[in-house]
Amino acid sequence: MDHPIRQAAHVTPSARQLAWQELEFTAFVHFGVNTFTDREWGEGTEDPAVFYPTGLDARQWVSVFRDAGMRGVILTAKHHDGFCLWPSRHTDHSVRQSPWKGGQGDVVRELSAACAEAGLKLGLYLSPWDRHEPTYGDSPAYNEHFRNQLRELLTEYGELYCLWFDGACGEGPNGKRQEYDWVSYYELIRELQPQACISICGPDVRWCGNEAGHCRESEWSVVPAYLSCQEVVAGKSQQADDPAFAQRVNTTDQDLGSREQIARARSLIWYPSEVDVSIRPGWFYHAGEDDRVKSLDHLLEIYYGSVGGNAVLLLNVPPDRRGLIHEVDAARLRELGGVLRRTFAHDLARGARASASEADAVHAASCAVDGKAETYWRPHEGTEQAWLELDLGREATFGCACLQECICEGQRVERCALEVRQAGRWRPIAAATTIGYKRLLRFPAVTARSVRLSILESRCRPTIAAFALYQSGD
Ligand code: FUL
Repeated sequence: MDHPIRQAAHVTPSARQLAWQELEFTAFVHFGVNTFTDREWGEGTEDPAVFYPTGLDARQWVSVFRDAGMRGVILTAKHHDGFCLWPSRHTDHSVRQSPWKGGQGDVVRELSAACAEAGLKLGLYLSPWDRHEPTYGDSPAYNEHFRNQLRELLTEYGELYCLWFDGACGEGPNGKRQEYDWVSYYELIRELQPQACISICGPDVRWCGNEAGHCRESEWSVVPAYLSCQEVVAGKSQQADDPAFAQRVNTTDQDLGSREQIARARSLIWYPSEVDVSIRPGWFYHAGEDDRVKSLDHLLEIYYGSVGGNAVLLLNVPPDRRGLIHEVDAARLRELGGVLRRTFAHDLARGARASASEADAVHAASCAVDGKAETYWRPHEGTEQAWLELDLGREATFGCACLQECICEGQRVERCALEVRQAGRWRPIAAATTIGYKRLLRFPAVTARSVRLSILESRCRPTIAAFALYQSGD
């Protein structure tokens, strides 16, 4: 059998995982009865009449998200309270029973239309835990109910990029115990929307392990699994109540993908990390938190650590009781988008004269600075240490670097360093462990003409699709 590290180096993302990763920065929208009851978890007994946004405008949400630089939106179509933001035919607990728009409203439809218009992808959160639905706890009946709701969402709202299943379940030991038939949910999604990622309690995207907005220093997308993706989708195991089945890896462990973990693995999967965090303390809107919207610096730190740490950032921005993104959040997000656009507008390394310790026949050093994601530099097979040097043509000042591996070939870099040449000597300016899809490095601005990226440890050989430099990462 192939050496496990070699195997790990050749695990690659599916087309749906790649498309998801390329979204980079996405919005989470928690909206529902909790918005009107000022709670985080509803009981399931709320009167649908409480849901009454006075000026809901999904276009306003999407315009704020787009200005922030987000490329997708995930809406809580149903949270744990069971209230559906679309007029589901399978429940009496939805917008249809609310006085909003005389019971004719459909938040999912409005958001889907706004996203299509603005070119953002739409994803949906559907809570498996349902505190309203009477069949909940009667496992086969609720599984059927859940699939019915899923089918509505999968067939009536256009293309979805993601179905997001939360693991929370607050029923105590005396509460109803529901055995989720995950395999049947996954099969339905694969059948009806094969391009959609199934996230968190699903095989395509894993939770980063915290809700604070950061990921690991080494965020590996290749991790050992209890079950392989193929096994899950082929329904090899029916142990739906086994948390390992739903989560597949212990997402809160600090070390998920090191050589030690790989050596012990039964099977390996591509299972990338998503960072979900709220712009406010709560997931739902609470007027009392209007002055606790995260600062620009905090949001930038989250952005650099997550998008720049081989994860997708899913930033929650909850609409208020009007059904609008509050002015404070909207202004903060537009400010954030402006800073990001300015920062990444001009790549000082683009087209630089590039040389490398070695390169194989078609993957020259210059491929790392040509601005094309599909071309990359790579040394010969088996070269685990290598360097890439850029001559910028003249002195330039920069305080931020962007490194990207060509993840279509796998995730390989384990440790790397950046140096600049000043007064004839190489001086270290930044170091990192893994790169993956994207690593953003911020450091005190330096002025230099020559820059060197050293790959100090890697699996088989590195592939570098991008090596970019920006003036500052402030
Ligand atoms: C948690 C849920 O219980 C929260 O209400 C929220 O939806 C968050 C994203 O996931 O587990």
